[in-house]
Amino acid sequence: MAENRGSGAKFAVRRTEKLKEPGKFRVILLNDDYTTMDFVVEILMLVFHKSAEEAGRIMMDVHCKGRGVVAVYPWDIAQTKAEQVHSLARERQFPLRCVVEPE
Ligand code: TYC
Repeated sequence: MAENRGSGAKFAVRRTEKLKEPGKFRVILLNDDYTTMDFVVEILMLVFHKSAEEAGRIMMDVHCKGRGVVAVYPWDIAQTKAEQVHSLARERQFPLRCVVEPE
């Protein structure tokens, strides 16, 4: 920023406008021993709009490996999806968790 001198007018001049790409965030689903496989598939279809086949594949991947990337979004959408997962899981008294991580 610099002040404009000479004309009498005072306004800020931004010399360089550096616009950063908005970051992307992974929603990562975590395995647990209590949430049913059917419920996880249901969540993946409902919240993340996965097909039944894709939802089943992601669920099994998380079940076997402990965690797995479900989808990548801008920050606020990733947060909202994670909240929806937690809220639906709480309603059904499942301990299903997901976390949001920078890509
Ligand atoms: N491990 C769970 C079971 O055997 C199923 C499960 C899969 C739970 C993925 C959470 O993110 C998860 N019932």
